[in-house]
Amino acid sequence: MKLYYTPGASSLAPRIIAFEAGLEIEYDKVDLKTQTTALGRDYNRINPKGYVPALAVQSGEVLAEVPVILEYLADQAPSAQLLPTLGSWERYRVKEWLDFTSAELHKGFEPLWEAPTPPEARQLAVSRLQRRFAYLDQRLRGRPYLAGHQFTAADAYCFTILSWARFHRIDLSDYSRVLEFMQRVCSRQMVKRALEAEGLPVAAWSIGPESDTTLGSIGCPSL
Ligand SMILES: N[C@@H](CCC(=O)N[C@@H](CS)C(=O)NCC(=O)O)C(=O)O
Repeated sequence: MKLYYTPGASSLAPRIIAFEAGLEIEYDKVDLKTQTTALGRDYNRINPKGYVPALAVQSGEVLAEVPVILEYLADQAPSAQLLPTLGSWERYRVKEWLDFTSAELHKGFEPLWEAPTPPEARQLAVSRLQRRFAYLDQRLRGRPYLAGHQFTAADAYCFTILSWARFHRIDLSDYSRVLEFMQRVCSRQMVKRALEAEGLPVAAWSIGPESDTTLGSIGCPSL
């Protein structure tokens, strides 16, 4: 298998899950602007959608869309328990978190990455995200991870997207459980390894947005 990624982008979530699952996969870095990969491939021919992540599997097929890639990777190593058993109620709950992260958080950040977005639209996007953060904060009461005590693929995804708040200088200090969640996920050995593998400063993820905001290169690259 090969994961096509861009450092700090949503492709970090599948890398975390691959590491947590102990999967030996290859990685190829994508330059989103030129649509070429570090290994010299034309990325548009790999994933005509033009965005990361994409996962090339053994058969030569390519999977796109973060929630599905995460599900596929987690299912390659069921003993790692990164997703509940297929058909169980708990599985649907984790999938609800995956979809929430995709549609509400990941896409919620999108206007902030686009330079021409006017200030009023940016403010609207931030207000909308803040309502989602408040919901998350409430749901994290008394539970270390989104689905309870077990770390799942949804936590890797949510953590990755939430890390962009700092880049956009969105203050998370009103959401103490969200910040604790970030710390908790970041303290996992495989998460640290994943950040290091992408050349990302671990400290930037483990502390809140009130800290050093000069790390302009972290987070999702420009869309
Ligand atoms: N729906 C896609 C969204 C992926 C996405 O937004 N990727 C961003 C990086 S975080 C990207 O590559 N953007 C470049 C583009 O849209 O051209 C998924 O779930 O994989």
